[in-house]
Amino acid sequence: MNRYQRCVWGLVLLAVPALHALERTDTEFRIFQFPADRIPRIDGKVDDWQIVGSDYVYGTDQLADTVQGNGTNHDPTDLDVKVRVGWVKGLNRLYFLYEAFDDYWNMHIRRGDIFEVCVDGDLSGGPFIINSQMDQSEAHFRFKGVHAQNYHIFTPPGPGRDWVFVWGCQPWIGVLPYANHAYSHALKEGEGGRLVLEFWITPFDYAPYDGPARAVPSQLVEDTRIGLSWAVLDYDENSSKYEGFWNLSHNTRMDSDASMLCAFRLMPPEPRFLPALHADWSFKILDMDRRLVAFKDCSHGTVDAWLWDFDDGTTSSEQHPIHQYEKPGQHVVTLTIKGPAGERRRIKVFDVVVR
Ligand SMILES: [Ca+2]
Ligand SMILES: [Ca+2]
Ligand SMILES: [Ca+2]
Repeated sequence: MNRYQRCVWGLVLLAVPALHALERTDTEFRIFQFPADRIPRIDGKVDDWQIVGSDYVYGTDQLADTVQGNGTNHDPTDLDVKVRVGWVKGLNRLYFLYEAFDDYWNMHIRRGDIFEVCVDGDLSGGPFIINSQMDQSEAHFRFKGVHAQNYHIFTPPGPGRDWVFVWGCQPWIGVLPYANHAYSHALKEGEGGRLVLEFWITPFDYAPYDGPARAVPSQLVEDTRIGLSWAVLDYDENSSKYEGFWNLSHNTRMDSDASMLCAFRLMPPEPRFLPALHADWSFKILDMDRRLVAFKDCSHGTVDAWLWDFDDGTTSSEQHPIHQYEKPGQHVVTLTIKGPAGERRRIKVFDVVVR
């Protein structure tokens, strides 16, 4: 086990006791980390998802019908779905690939087939649609969807319709630069067949009615958990009655209470996408008056030795040194690491400036 893996395992073990206030507490679902040079193109084509392993695919077998009483009696000739979720480190987006077979695609404007996604990016938990202490109008504009979000995605939308109804007061989250989508299908109303929907959304800690200016996107952090669930609302010939209401959390109120969502972990990159040894670092000015700077090693791979050159005639062999500059200046700082896989270097040009 290398240093990187030890670090990941340490975080996993620390996180286990916090499994509360979510549904299906025996299960932690996983969100695949796309490498920065393999970000999916939102075009409805699935080729860019081939790198996502089968252990990231969540199928119909994970769903339970909590409304019509079908329980876990799945009939793949009636409905069969596969969902994959991904993310990219540094982007606060959740990517989805939804692949579905339905024996009857119902495009009714209100009671048609829907893929419903609910997300709570900061695990704030609790109700997010109805607040019984507010009147209806106040709750709509100040509460609904503000700290967790609900997307009713039409599968597929009828001609001329939006792709999503945001059940909340913030319809602006359903379009660029906060969401993007593409369908691939050749379905007509009432037909059976296969649909592909590729999309991404942005979860928000705070998503107010009046637009993005005051909004706070959820910061997606590697190896932490978010609250997430989905439901497939299958209407067939009869638009007044669900054929099935299949949801991942096995609790219908995942649609309105973030404590009923499931735990999803923002996974680290798969080792196959990482070089054996890679040098990187970051820094933070601790105290500008004293020109005191904290340097943090962010390398991965097995490292036996670190050498920092602070560009003021001094060096350090600590992993995460704190350094005090004597004089103002702009510095070209270099970290050199050594390990069984060789030697790597990361030079940042004039990033470290003290006055
Ligand atoms: Ca694609
Ligand atoms: Ca069906
Ligand atoms: Ca249907």
